[in-house]
Amino acid sequence: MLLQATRSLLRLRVYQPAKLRMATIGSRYLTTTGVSIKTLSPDIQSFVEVQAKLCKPDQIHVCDGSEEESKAILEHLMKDGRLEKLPKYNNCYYAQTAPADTARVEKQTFVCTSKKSDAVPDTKPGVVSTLGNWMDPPEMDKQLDEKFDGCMQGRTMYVIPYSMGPIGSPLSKIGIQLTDSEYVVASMNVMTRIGKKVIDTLGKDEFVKCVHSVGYPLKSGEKDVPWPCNPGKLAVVQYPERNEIRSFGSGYGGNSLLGKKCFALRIASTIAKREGWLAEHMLILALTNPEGKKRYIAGAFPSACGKTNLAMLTPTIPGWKAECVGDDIAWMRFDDDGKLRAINPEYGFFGVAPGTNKKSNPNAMKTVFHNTVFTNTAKTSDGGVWWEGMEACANDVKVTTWQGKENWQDLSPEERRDTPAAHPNSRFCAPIKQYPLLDENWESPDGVPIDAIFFGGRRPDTIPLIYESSSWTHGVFVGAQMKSEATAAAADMKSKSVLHDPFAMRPFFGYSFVQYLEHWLSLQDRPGAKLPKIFHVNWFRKDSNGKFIWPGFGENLRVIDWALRRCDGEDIADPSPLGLIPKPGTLNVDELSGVDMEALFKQNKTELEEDVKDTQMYFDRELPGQLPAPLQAELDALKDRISKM
Ligand code: SAT
Ligand code: MN
Repeated sequence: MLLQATRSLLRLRVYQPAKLRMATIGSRYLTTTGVSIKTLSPDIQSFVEVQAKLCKPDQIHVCDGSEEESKAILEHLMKDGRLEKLPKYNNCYYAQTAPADTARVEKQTFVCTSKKSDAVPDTKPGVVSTLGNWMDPPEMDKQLDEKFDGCMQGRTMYVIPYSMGPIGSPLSKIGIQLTDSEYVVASMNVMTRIGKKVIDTLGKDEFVKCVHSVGYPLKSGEKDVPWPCNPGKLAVVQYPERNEIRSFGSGYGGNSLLGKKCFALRIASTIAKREGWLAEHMLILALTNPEGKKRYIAGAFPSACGKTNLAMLTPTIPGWKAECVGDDIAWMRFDDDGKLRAINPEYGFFGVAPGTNKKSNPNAMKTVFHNTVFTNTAKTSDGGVWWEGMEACANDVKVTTWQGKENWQDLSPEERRDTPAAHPNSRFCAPIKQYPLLDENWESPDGVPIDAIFFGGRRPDTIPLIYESSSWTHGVFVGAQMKSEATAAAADMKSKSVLHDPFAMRPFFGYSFVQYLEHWLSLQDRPGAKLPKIFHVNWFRKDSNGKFIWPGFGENLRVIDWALRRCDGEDIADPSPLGLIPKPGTLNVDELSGVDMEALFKQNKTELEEDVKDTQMYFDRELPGQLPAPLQAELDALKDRISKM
């Protein structure tokens, strides 16, 4: 395995034996390949050295981000049997994780700060917070130092310099991720901007230190397993006070691609609070109406609630144009005019595959069949992939499930329903550049101006298709009381019940929710701030037969159109207990038949009473006595409006 690794790296020009270098790490000599460690800043060198001393890899490779390097990594993964080429497509690959390593693990995700209340709110006695897990940094360090000791034996430690956001933009930030997983290197290469050019801009800038290990060292001569991981010892740990992330035991998704949730949300939200901006779990989308007026919106929806589909929307109203800037994360700062401007810190899409098809998301289907890694989808005998919701395969095509079971297509319909071919959290990892309708400003270093923010979740009942908040404070309240049905994006949140997910950030807060709310409220005190309008949407309301009432997908533009007309100041809204809703006839449903608008907008007193009672109980349990007073006042006002229904 090690020989193989060295051989595939050696094949490249930059890795000729003559160019192999040795670095002294403690008392050991290590082979290093790629960019010379000596060209890194002293800070990075000492970070790498300290970690290498602890993790004890067999060699170190500093990534230069070149085409050749990326090819060599993919070759290496194929040699190890960890990636399989998909001949049906252009430069696409297939990966299958271990069954115990298929999603983020929230219970083992920690934020470590010196004061507990900086990481999670004080809960009611006896209540375990659902807003994050805290541990004292020295205690966590002790545990992690034990886990990481020798964890990279028999493996290569890769050093990945990466930029979140366009390289050199004043809105961007830099991270250095150390990892012993080639799959992670290949994925980070898609999801972030990596390599030499990042190092060149580093200068004195501080960087976020990220250390990742699959937690599966190999003794000399020991054969590797197909998907090394260590779920029993898994820990995903953020240290916001020292801009550091340590992740152990998983090789998949947000647990291991540390630029994504760990950095761009948990660490960045903390930096953002310190510096007066926002790092949010939001898509960014440009919409141009038939008159040619272009506006940008941001939207926060929990994982696997259609954020990628909305970011890739295909308009159904003639004359509209929708262009994507980002599908998962937005970093937003005020410009000199007081306008919030957003960048997408990522460079790729890590989208949920099941449910994606030519009808639900034609643009994703145009994006993902070249230069993409598919993980835990099903595989087909014609060299492609398949997932639930994708168009049916040809009759003679055989389907192998994500767990490697063959001939899934021959199972009975009931069996197929009970054992899906693709894992529900199976994903495509594709370069954003391939998206056919990218907004012209998608990479603008200044970001794009945001006019409206949408909050939403999966709510089968109670909540109407759209309502508008009546003020910034009301909007913050709307974000704070967000709820949604649990999805497969988290391994330990299985139930189908409706859970609180404030701002779609519950798994991603890098600092206490109480301080987060205060920070959001404080934005309106900024002199000259021109804040976006805030709306709440629900595409997922169901009728008494359990069927979705609203067609969703491209038709969601009709709802956004109404919201944008509100941003233009049109008199098309009526008050309602929850907030402002469309005056009858003002939401464009031309050519759309069979939608029960009354059912979509119904606000039922008993349901709403239950809902606010639940919200009050949630705040009392999770942050007793700490809910900022303006938000308690919003909740009281809502209770009052409902009581008068
Ligand atoms: O695994 S990830 O955290 O990257 C995906 C998600 O939950 O949105
Ligand atoms: Mn997400």
